Amino acid sequence: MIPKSHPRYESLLLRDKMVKASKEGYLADSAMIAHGRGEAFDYLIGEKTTYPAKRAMYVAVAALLLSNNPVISVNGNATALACDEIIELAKSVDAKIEINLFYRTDDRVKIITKLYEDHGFKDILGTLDDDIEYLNDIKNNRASASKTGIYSADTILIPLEDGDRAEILKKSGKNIITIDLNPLSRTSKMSDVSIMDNIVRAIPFMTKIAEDLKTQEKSVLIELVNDFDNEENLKESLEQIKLKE
Ligand code: PTJ
Repeated sequence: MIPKSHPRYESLLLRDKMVKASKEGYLADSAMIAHGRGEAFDYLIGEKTTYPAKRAMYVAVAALLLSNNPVISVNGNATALACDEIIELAKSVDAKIEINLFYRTDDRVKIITKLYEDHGFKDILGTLDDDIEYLNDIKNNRASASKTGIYSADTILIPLEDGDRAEILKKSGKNIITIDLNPLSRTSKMSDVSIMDNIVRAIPFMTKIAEDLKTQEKSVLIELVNDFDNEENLKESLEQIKLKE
């Protein structure tokens, strides 16, 4: 039990979630390394949502609301840290959720499927009995996608991803949104909208934004998307990283 008074309470709570998920058997072997890298970047931005991240989130939500078939891709880490919040966002922007694992095993897919179902999301895609296709005809796990989900999606939110999968999805002509604390990652650089923030802060904030943007005219959402320059926003994100006190 972590005392609430601990100065690193929030961060330790997230570590606890990761440890629990690891024990439940659905994390990749290298999940903790990915989490640690995220922690380091989060520390350097003061563990707060920055202005460029907020701007990117507005654009991301606008893009999701404008899409015909938006999909939120989930892996082990994202599920461990924000399963309920991802479900809420999906419902709010009317997006599908698809399990898409870098280190895919049947056991991991089974556990993650049950988790989403137990948490109230019954139509999870990318499961063992789903109809799987291969993007760009690449017959490996990274390119596998549900026929009604990522395979036919126009916009995909891929939080906390590895660069390889983002690259394959991008090459398939999809509009890619990422949440990645590392603004220098391949995923951040190749995405259309890169949100440099912790998934645990970003996803609930995006749900709030969705409630606001849903009341706006379609033209407002289109303008938000068209006026956005991801490269410029990533530069601004990078400037938020502080190496001095
Ligand atoms: O569950 P699987 O099999 O799909 O595997 C998931 C991991 C995350 C292990 C896999 O995709 C991987 O190895 O990813 P990478 O290449 O380590 O990239 C993960 C990125 O997420 C890094 O750039 C981290 O900085 C970033 N990151 C880590 N934790 C968070 C984060 N970004 C946002 N919020 C976090 N909490």
